[in-house]
Amino acid sequence: MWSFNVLRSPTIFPEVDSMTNCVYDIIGIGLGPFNLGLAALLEPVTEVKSLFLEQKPKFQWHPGLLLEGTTIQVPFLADLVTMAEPSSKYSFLSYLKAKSRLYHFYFWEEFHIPRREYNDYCQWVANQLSNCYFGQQVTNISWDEEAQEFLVSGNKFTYRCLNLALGVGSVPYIPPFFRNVASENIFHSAEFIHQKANCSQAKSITVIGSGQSAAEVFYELLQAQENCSYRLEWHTRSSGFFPMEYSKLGLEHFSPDYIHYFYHLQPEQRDKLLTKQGLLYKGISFHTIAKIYDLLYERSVADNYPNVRLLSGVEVKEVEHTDKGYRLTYRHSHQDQPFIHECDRIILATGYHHAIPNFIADIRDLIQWDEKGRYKVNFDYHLFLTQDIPNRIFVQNAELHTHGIGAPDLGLGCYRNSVIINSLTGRDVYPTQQRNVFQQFGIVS
Ligand SMILES: Cc1cc2nc3c(=O)[nH]c(=O)nc-3n(C[C@@H](O)[C@@H](O)[C@H](O)COP(=O)(O)OP(=O)(O)OC[C@H]3O[C@@H](n4cnc5c(N)ncnc54)[C@H](O)[C@@H]3O)c2cc1C
Repeated sequence: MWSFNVLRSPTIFPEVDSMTNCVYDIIGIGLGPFNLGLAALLEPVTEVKSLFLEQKPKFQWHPGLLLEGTTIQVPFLADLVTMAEPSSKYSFLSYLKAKSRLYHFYFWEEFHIPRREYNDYCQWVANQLSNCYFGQQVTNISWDEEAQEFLVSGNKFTYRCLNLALGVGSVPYIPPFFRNVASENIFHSAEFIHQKANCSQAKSITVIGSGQSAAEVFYELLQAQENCSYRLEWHTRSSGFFPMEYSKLGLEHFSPDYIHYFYHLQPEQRDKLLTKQGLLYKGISFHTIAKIYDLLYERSVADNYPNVRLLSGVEVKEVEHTDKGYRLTYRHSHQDQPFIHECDRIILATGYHHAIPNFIADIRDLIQWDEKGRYKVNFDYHLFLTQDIPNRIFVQNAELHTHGIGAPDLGLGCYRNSVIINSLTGRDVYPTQQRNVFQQFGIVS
């Protein structure tokens, strides 16, 4: 299946000294965990000349939410390389060894490492890779028809390559009616750490959303409330503050096997299924719910009911800026009643969405789009193109609609990168296994 080699043979590879004249086999845009993993796994594959460009000055993983006490929600084995190559020098265990923390980790006996440690680990890897460049924002990609190469440009550079790996992640989602309101005290949870001091001055804070970020922000503000005087409200339009699925058989949905099953369903079936799978990846961890509940319980001892309110089933319909802050009009979905709520800080923990990056405007016509304006993605993560050319545009974490809920999962990054590298080289550099779970998805394979 991976017989189509999209590298040029070394004999015709244009060997040039200057970086700007070199033709790379692949350029990755964005260095989040997925393209960073690709960069790390490509390093020993010497036949592939790769370059990765990131706009931030250094690797930073969701910096506004690197809160103390938060952990990644997948086992540490979901590092950048282990699930593809356990003996890689870029594994999390190698990082621990390099940092003299192996024994600490051994005695700690936890699988879910602190989010801050995951970030530090990724920085440790990024600092060792010679194919990763930071502070390089890509502003345009064009297609050189004659040379059959992509041109990847930023303010001060243009690089040429045969293939692309788009790893630009997702961007904070702001619901439409919040977009036109004076916003100095309305912000997305992605900014939370930078707004903590601002929150401590508030009279009334409202957190909107019921995913993991909402819960973490609420918990942090609840802890800090003791030393501040704000009222704290947590609102969601969902019908409750529900936990994310974390049973062993439920977790099997985050496997190559499920990707295979999901990909081969009819597109309408895939869309339908996705609408029902929110709690497999969007809810709150049991652990965070327990921490919140325990703190509420503790704070409410001796008739001291905390100055908080948790409301579910309420959807914001309107937002108005007032001289005291904000007036929100909601509707309760089950009681079908409107109600007004006022506060002076609003934190939108309203999730993230994948946006098609502006820098591909010049190659839009080269790409096939589905009827909903989404990428049409091959099983091996390259986009269907409108021209019959060997060059490929791979996508990372932009294929939820074709490959399913595992797309943003850190535990499947190595699998996707193995498939991409095998496809790029035309050989099984990182072999993938057919059978990885106990259950069978579907009746035909
Ligand atoms: C707070 C939070 C916690 C999460 N925790 C987990 C978890 O515990 N477990 C799990 O499985 N998943 C988790 N996820 C989901 C997971 O998909 C993301 O954490 C992961 O960061 C996605 O990686 P990525 O490489 O796709 O994109 P990102 O990490 O978003 O990185 C994309 C990068 O592209 C760069 N970029 C964008 N445009 C350009 C450009 N024009 N030029 C150059 N660079 C550009 C950006 O600056 C960014 O650094 C979490 C998500 C969030 C928001």
